[in-house]
Amino acid sequence: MFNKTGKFFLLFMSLSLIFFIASSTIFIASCTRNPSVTAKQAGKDDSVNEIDLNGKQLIEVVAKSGGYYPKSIDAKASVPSMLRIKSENAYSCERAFVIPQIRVRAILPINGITDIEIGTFDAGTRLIGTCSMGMYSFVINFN
Ligand SMILES: [Cu+2]
Repeated sequence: MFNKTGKFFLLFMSLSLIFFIASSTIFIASCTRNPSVTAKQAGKDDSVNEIDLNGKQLIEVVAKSGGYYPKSIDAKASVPSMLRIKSENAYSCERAFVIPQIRVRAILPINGITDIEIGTFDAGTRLIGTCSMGMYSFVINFN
């Protein structure tokens, strides 16, 4: 029924179709597993920390299922700082929050704000906030 070229074309088309279905299935699976992570990781951190009237620096991070965002925050050194964690549908272990270097421990709400006075740091300090299991983390770089 088909000539040689026809058979080859048919084989090529079926292989392409199988490949297409397989790759889109993998893509869809990887997206649905953790939509917030893929969406956020694309953008680079552009957060600018506010210095409020009392001279305190406000460092904001969002806690949601899948981790803390942004993953990397630049902050000013030698300024008293407050870490404000905004929980947004945080249903996972990101609620068990720790900063081991300064012995901070907090159970975050599912939704809401948690303010933590973290103190003043020297330039070059890297402060790491993480879930208590160490799965999710973010870093504050003081400069
Ligand atoms: Cu965890």
